[in-house]
Formats: sequence, structure tokens, C-alpha cells
Amino acid sequence: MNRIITLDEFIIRRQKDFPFASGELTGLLRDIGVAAKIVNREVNKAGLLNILGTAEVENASGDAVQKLDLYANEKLIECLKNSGECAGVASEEIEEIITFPTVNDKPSKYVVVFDPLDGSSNIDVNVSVGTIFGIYRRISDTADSCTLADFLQKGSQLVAAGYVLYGTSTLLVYSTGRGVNAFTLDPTIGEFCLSHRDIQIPQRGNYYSVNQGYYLKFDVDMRRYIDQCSDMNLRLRYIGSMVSDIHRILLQGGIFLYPNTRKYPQGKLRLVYECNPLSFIVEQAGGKAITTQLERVLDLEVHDLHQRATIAMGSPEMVDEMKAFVEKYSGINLPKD
Ligand code: P6P
Repeated sequence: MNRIITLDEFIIRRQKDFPFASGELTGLLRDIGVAAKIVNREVNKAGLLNILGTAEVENASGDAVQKLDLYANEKLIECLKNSGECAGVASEEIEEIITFPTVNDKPSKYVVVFDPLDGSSNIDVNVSVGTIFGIYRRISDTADSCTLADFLQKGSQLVAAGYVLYGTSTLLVYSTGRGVNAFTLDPTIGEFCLSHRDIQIPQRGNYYSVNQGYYLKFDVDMRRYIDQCSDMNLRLRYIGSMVSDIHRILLQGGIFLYPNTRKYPQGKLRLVYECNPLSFIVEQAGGKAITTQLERVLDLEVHDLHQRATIAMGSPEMVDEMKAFVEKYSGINLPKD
């Protein structure tokens, strides 16, 4: 039996890979791990507490908020505020950024973006949900409070990103730009333990993941591409929880799509705290992440905390094929005559 390597031990060991690391990012990642354990404790017994159902409020994106969303949001804010390594946060659940006072007069170098409980409409039917996070180094003066500009950096500026998947087991998957590793929570010892070292996404897979119910609302090029996936006998897997759908593709290969629709002409998924962090992870695992307008997601200009984006991400060969297909059928990038 391999020796157990806990998340804390792994993060501390990896800090040695960064000659100039001074421990702040290490501390921040460990604090996120603590928040994940706290949220997991409640997610796992949500059915026993009065925290199921909607909270009768809407979030910044106009979505109905689940009670567990608010719980997860509060716990993440609490852990990050007390960490002393985070200058502020941006959350799917909150319209504006939250700036934190310095802890022990020590300025913080980082800010964190997160979706505290993605896919939360699945909670009441016991389907997996997830927390998504991204970490940026501040571009504002660390002597002052963080600013909105710290959060509107491109995804390519992320210094770390990851997700927690509250599923049949609870996994924390993260990258600091040197590959992707996953840790499974062992509830008997209360530790995340290394379970998937240096994840490499398969070059191609047998799954495509899209909300087929919107088929007639997609542009014709996307409909034809989805038809091709079906003609190639790919298997459709879509549970409406992005973290779960992406995790399957990360491990087994495939492509995840959320194209634009009439209801969401810019796409439904949020760029800052859904698409960018997950695109960072997928690229770090050797995959690709583009919009259905064929731009690299991590290169997108960010002008609003809650801006939406279309997305096609997963196995590199399948994303390349989708790109070629759309170029051929939609005239994008055809040589100008
Ligand atoms: P639809 C959950 O609300 C979410 O943000 C993602 O987790 C998920 O992939 C998507 O929306 C599901 O959206 O329109 O297919 O229900």
C-alpha cells in the first residue's frame, strides 16, 4: 500500500518547487482545503438539516439561491478572511467584490474568485455538486485594499485554480501551473489524501457533454457538430453540474459544450468563477478550452465579475475537431477575399 500523502504535505513539498515561494500561496491553498472540509460536512448531511431548498433570494446572475449555496459561501468567505493570505474575494453569490482587512498588519498578495456551490439545483435530488476556485496575484498596491481590477484579470493570469467535487467521495483537484493533482477526502482521518497524481486528460474520449434539450436553440453549426458526435456513437453524459461533467471528461476524455442560445446569447456559464478556473485545470492536464466562437477561454478579456461565456473544453483532439468543424460550417476564420 502506497504511503498516504496528505494535501497539506503535498502543498508544502511542492512549495519547494517555487524558489521564491514564501509560503503565502501554500497557506491559502491549505485554507481552501479547510473550507472544503467544512462545506463537505454540511453537503453530506444536507437532507437532515433545514438547509435544503431555495433561500428565496436571487444571486448576482439572477439564479435562485439554494440555502446550501449561502452556507458554502459564508464558510468560504470566513476561512479566506481569517487566512491572512487573501486580500479579498469575488463570489457567484455576491454582486460586488469583498475586501478583507489585513490580518496582523501583514498585506496579502492574493485574491480568490469562487463559485461556492456549483450545480446547487441538484442538491435536493442528491446529485453531485462542486466548489470552483481561482487564485490571482494582486495587481493593485498591496499597501491598500484590493480592487476590482485584481479580479478582472484574464484567466491566463491565474496562479492557481481548482475544484472540490462533493460526489460519491469528496475530491479536491487543483493546479498551481505545474500539472493537476487530485486528493480524496478520507473521513476517518479528516484529511484529503493524494489519489490521482499528475492527471493527464486522454487525447480523445467516448463522451460528449451538452444539454441536448437546447439542441434546437443552438446555432446550426453547433447542431451539426452535436449530430456528428451522435453519428460517431459518442455517449452523451450531462448532469447539469459543471464540476461533475468536467471531472468525468478530465479522467476519461471527451468534450463539454455550453454554446450560446437565444436565452443566453453570450453563453450561460460565468467566465470568472466557472469557465476560467476549469479551463486552467483542463489546459494544465493537457486539454483545451475555447469558446464556441473559437477563442481560447483563458485569453478572454474580463470586463465584468459576472460576465458569461460560451465554452467547449476537454480532450485536445476533440476540441480541435470541433474547432475545424465550426470553421468549416460557420465561415469563422475563412480567408478574407
Ligand atoms: P443548464 C449549474 O447551474 C451550472 O452553472 C453548471 O454547473 C451547469 O453545467 C449548468 O449551469 C447547467 O445549465 O442550462 O443545462 O441547466
